[in-house]
Amino acid sequence: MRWDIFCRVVDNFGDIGVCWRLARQLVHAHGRWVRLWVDDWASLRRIVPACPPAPQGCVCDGVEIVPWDAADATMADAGCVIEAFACHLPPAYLAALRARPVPPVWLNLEYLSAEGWIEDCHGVASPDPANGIPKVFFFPGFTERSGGLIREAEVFARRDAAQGIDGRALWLARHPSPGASAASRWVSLFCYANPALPSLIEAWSHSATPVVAWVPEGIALDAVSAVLGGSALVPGDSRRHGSLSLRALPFLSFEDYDALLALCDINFVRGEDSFVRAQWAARPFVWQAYPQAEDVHLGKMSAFLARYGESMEVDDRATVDHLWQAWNTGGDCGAAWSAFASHSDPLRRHARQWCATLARQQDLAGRLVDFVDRVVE
Ligand code: TRH
Repeated sequence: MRWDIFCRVVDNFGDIGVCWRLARQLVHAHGRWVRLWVDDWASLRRIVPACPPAPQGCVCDGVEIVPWDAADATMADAGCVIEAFACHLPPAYLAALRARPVPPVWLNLEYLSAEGWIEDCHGVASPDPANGIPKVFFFPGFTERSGGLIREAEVFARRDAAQGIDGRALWLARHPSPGASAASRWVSLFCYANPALPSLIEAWSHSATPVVAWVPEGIALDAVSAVLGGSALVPGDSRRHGSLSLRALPFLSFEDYDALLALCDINFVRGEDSFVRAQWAARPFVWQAYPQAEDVHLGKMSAFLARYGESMEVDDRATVDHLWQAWNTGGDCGAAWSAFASHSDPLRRHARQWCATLARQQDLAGRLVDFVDRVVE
């Protein structure tokens, strides 16, 4: 039985990142036959550099990849159709799907959220207005009653290997950075444009403990360049600013980005997929939620903090709240950063516990496969 996953890139890399990760896992961990439809080849190539430069059908890492425009009525033969993030299927494919005597299992994979209401909507079917075929809402989340989180079986073994005794030295050998010492406080910075950034850079540059900041190219690096002034930073560049040694990185492979998260003391992440990866890295992190109209994202942040902070000591919790709030509302991060950094030890213990708790739950791909298999039987 073939699985078709449809992905439209709204912006950045999360949409394609999530779909690619899921497609790969369905193939490798569950032996499924997966075809991934993508509307933005340039974004796909950032995540899957092995695919051809121009849109064309190809197979990468066991996943068949097809340009969105190739969809026609003859191709609507999958047993399971996943519409990622309510992307709306190509019209010809949709018409053919509706005309099938036996419809596929049809799922809408939603955005990740820690909000409680998703549990009531997860697994709920909404009939297609054209002919009543059920389309099921699948909500990733942090609880047993949600769709779970994407987590590959090998993620912790790879993390622990990256965090081995020479982990930082090996990383420095691959990404030399003058002034960066393995003994400094390491941070990674992956964020959207953020008015709070100057205050964070200022805090790092005045830190009593030297800070090494690793910044992958893209919005975050451009924003840091603008704050520091001078020539624009490009991957490979390093810059000193008081106690801060900053190193610009190229856009990393999934594996290298996971390794970076595992090696840093504190990770700044954003959106959806890097947010989850930071949790598997089991290090303290600061999440910038994808900004939405009417500050909807702040509700999502609070919902997550309510779960994440539930078992924290009161002052650790306050420290996390303070920095996350400032970072997500463009506030002053100076004092909030110092407090967060000074709570590193308990926050690190908590991050490990949180990761271990989540890891006891079934992962998203496993829940999807079980769900689809139950329906098909
Ligand atoms: O890039 P993001 O902001 O993605 C998204 C999209 O904006 C989307 O429209 C929105 O709805 C969603 O967020 C919530 O952030 P995210 O989700 O963390 O995705 C980044 C992807 O890029 C993730 O799969 C990790 C990957 N990545 C690398 O592979 N290498 C890198 O060097 C970095 C920094 C990230």
